[in-house]
Amino acid sequence: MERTYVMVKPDGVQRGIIGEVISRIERRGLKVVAMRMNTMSLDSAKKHYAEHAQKPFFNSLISFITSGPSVSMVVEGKNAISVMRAVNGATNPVNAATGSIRGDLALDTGRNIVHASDSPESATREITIHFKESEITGYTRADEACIYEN
Ligand code: IDP
Ligand code: MG
Repeated sequence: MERTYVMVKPDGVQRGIIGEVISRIERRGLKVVAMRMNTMSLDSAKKHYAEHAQKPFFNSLISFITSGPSVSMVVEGKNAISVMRAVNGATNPVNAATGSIRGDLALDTGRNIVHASDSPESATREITIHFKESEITGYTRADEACIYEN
């Protein structure tokens, strides 16, 4: 099983679609094992998006992501990292497949509703930024025997 870090960004919260996002994650069969709503600190935001520090959109990205509450999650499941990237859709919603969150609900790259880690290394790094190990639960979902063949 893999774990990935997922966030409903401030635009998703303001649009009242936290439930829509979580619902898609749950219905896919992925398991939410940690969740919190908070306004991300400047320090966490800069660490989280460190790879983009030199990009022209970095300052606006950091200012937006810390502008209001977001919902942070750790999501677990078979191939959770790549499955969550597909559930979210391409970074630019114009290129995001219909059926994905961004492809169904967004139009602009800077307001693309959701985040998910892009690799196992990123997942570990991002989970560590946003959660203590003690905040991550471990439980068996009652429907797991139906979701996984073995
Ligand atoms: P990702 O969220 O799909 O992993 P990244 O390339 O890692 O995409 O970019 C991180 C976030 O930065 C994007 O989700 C988006 O909100 C923002 N971003 C990326 N490229 C641009 C851009 O060209 N203009 C404005 N915002 C951007
Ligand atoms: Mg990224």
